[in-house]
Amino acid sequence: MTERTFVMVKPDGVQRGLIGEIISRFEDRGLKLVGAKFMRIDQELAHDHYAEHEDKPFFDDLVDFITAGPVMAMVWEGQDATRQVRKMMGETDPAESDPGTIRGDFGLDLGRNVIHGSDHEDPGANEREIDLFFDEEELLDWDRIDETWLYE
Ligand code: IDP
Ligand code: MG
Repeated sequence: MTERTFVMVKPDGVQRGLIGEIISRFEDRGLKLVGAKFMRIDQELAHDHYAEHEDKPFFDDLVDFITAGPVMAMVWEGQDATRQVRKMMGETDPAESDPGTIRGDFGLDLGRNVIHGSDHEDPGANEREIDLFFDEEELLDWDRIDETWLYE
């Protein structure tokens, strides 16, 4: 089932020069980039994006962190894309993430976990987040030349 998911290299990942490495992992896997925006998240967008965590004790720090510098916001498309991206990301806490995952390879601390990806256990989260960050015309329909060799 082909679907689109929202992925973002967080400010720590951008500052640490990990944009290219992270994009490469998704490209190598066969996922298709259909939208990308290098941007700064403002307070309002941060509150909307993390609305589900509004009552958590870490919410203010989370908003400060995600607005502290530029992020690389992206939409990736592919079969089972939302769940596959989450598997590639690892656990929320890098310390609990397996080596080979993005958080397991590039992070050590829960509050600096490099990447965001839509929650595959929250139905509609991917589309909600894509809508929050992108206008329809910013997403491209295109064919990767290797698609016939990626999918049966
Ligand atoms: P996720 O990013 O793996 O989906 P969520 O539970 O949705 O994890 O939390 C959103 C973000 O909030 C996390 O990626 C992390 O940056 C931050 N966060 C989550 N739990 C904590 C915590 O206990 N302390 C500090 N930051 C947290
Ligand atoms: Mg989440």
